[in-house]
Amino acid sequence: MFKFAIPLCLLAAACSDDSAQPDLKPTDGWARESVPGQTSAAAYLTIINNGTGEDRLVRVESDVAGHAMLHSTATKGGVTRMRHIAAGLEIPSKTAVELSPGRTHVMLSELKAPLGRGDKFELELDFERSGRRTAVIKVLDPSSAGLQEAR
Ligand SMILES: [Cu+2]
Repeated sequence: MFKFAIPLCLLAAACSDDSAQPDLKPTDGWARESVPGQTSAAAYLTIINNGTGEDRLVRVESDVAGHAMLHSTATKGGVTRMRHIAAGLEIPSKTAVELSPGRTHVMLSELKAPLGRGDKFELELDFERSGRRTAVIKVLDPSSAGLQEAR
């Protein structure tokens, strides 16, 4: 009996971090209505982590686009560039991570159909620890600055 006690203690100590679980909720997803001929679009949302553990958004996917990826935006010398966030997006515990214009967004390319105002579509989010979550993205007025404004 005693033989087993020691390895179990070691295991518990090594894995103590695993008791801290993320608790994720994607919310407030939105995108701008597309214009004719537009082949790519950005989608924005907030990912709330009410849990005590962190997570990482590693992959995004949507039926409306042939390809989706996480992008960051940076302006340097008046030039705005988008960059693929290859390492994924960190979602710390007890935090709401906001993807918003001019910052981080989901880049949807090879749009399969126009995004019409008032439409909704699903965005699949794959997290390292929590697995897959589905976000609902609402399509807003092209001049919209966000869902908060639209309410
Ligand atoms: Cu982009």
